[in-house]
Amino acid sequence: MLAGKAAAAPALPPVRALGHVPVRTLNGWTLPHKLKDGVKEFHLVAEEVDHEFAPGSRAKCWGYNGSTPGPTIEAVEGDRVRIYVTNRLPEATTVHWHGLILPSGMDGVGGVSQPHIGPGETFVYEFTLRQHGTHMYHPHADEMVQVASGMMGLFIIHPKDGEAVAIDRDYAFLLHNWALHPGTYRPDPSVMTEFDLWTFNSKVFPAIDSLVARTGERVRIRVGNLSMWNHPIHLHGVEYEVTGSDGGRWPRAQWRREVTEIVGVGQARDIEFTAVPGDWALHCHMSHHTMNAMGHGIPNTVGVDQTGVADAFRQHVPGYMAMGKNGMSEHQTHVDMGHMPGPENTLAMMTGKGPHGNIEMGGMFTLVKVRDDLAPGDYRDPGWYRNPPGTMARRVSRDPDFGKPVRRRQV
Ligand SMILES: [Cu+2]
Repeated sequence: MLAGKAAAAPALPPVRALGHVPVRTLNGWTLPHKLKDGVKEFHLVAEEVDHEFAPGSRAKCWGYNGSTPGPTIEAVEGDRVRIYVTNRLPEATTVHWHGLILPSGMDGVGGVSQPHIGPGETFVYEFTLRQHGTHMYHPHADEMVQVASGMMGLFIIHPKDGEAVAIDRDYAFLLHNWALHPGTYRPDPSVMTEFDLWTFNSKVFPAIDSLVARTGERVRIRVGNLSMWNHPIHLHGVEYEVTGSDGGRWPRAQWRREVTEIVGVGQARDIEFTAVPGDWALHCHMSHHTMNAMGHGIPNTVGVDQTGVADAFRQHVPGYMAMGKNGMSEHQTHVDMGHMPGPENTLAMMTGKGPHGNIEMGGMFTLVKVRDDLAPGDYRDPGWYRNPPGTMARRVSRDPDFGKPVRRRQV
């Protein structure tokens, strides 16, 4: 195993020269810019996008420059930026630069700080970046519809003096929820609590990229939340430090050790850790947020013998299957076997295959994959981790009466 930072450092000269590593947007991309008379020029296009949440689920969403979330804007504290915004939507929009310190007239609140950007129009924003940190952009016009349809992006500003503690891999994603009702193709913006899809950068597991690192590297994960729920983001395998937010990278004395950090609506949080080898789950800890579409308000079938009921149902609904007596995990098995096609354009509630069986997850779940032998800067998925001999949980008996465990007498 490598001994931390010293071993990983030699491979990073090009990015070290910039004072920061470029941010890596999960399943996303960074918007290119042109330098014009010392000003960084960007061009956002608000438009409808044909989006895939995971193979088997597509929707007409709204986003920027062909994607939801829109491309990440990345710059350095002190930069002057000029951002053109062209509106190709059927209704007016604006862009609010969430958390940025700027002149009031650049704040992007439709009707307050500026007139709306009408369909077909282009507006220009221009300001100097006076801070660093993990920031976001989103419309401040018909927000309920436009944000629910996927309009959001990351705005990452690196500190001008470089990082006090160097980062080797810098990942970022936005949390969101979608009411894409089974069998439909456009998110329903009127829904407030009962969502069908929970996403990292508008993707659900298993379509979310893995976060890859080499053993000993310093990894930062930036998480922003423009959804309708708070999300406790949990990482296995390490105690990470919460080191920053939309308020920039915090002074070291403010860093906190956690294993779960709630990222509230409208907030951003940065977590950092030194990578240790293995495949480590990174997920929201609201257990319904690691599922895909499911029925809400259905009767609880756990513990219910449905044998006779299923026969009766089958007379009216050919192919009806009773499920859930022993829990929900059989759901994935039946879907995988093709017994349950489900509504069109609708993902199974739980999915994903690992080296040891079904993962039974969906939604806000992915893996941090850390390997000793990765080349620095190599972001390719390395496949599944092989546990060293003697370091994996194993079966010792198939007898429920095995051993003499202490159990409470039930009265
Ligand atoms: Cu959540």
